[in-house]
Amino acid sequence: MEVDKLILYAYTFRSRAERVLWTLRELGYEYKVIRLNPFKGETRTPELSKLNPSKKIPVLVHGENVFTESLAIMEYLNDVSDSHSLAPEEPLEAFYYRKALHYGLTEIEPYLWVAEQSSRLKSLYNWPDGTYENAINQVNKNIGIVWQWVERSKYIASKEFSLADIYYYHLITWASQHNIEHLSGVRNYLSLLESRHAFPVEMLAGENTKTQPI
Ligand SMILES: N[C@@H](CCC(=O)N[C@@H](CS)C(=O)NCC(=O)O)C(=O)O
Repeated sequence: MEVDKLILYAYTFRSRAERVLWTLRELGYEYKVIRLNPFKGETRTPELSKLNPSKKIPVLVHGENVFTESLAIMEYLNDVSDSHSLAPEEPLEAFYYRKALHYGLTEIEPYLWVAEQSSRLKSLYNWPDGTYENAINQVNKNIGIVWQWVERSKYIASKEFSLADIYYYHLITWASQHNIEHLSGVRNYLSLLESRHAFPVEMLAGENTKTQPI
């Protein structure tokens, strides 16, 4: 695919855009990344508003088409790829794969996002006192199941590496930034993913520093 046809808008620091970046690399696409600094108003431009009226990242431009929603973008890239698939097709495996993604999207990520908005992004949002603690409690409660999945098999949701591993790498390391403890087996799982050829170093940026957003 031609580079000028696949453009990823990301932040100057780690964000959900790194999920898409990793997917692009795993599937061997050629792409261009445009990095914007929201703290310098670079996402408040007419150009980005036109691409995504909510002015959020990631945005992927593919020819005439504009895509938003990180997970949906990853699935699209997988669908149109000439390379191997990063999503299981056998119905039972596909069920467990989708179940893992839906669980993260509905039971973990919303609470992490509220935790983020009520801590590091506090100045931009208006959550009442106690919101952060409540959100973190919910993450702690719901993420236990994920530790069981990691203990049970090499990859999180299927026999092979899948988009779910990219998604959960981001989610687990995001949770770590809020001091959510995980088992030692989980660290081994993260290391396995980090050793992949296509793993983007940009994905590491947020894990060990509390100054970087998600
Ligand atoms: N559900 C969306 C969430 C997008 C999102 O909230 N992106 C964050 C960065 S990770 C953002 O741009 N936030 C800016 C804002 O909330 O104004 C996705 O997965 O793509």
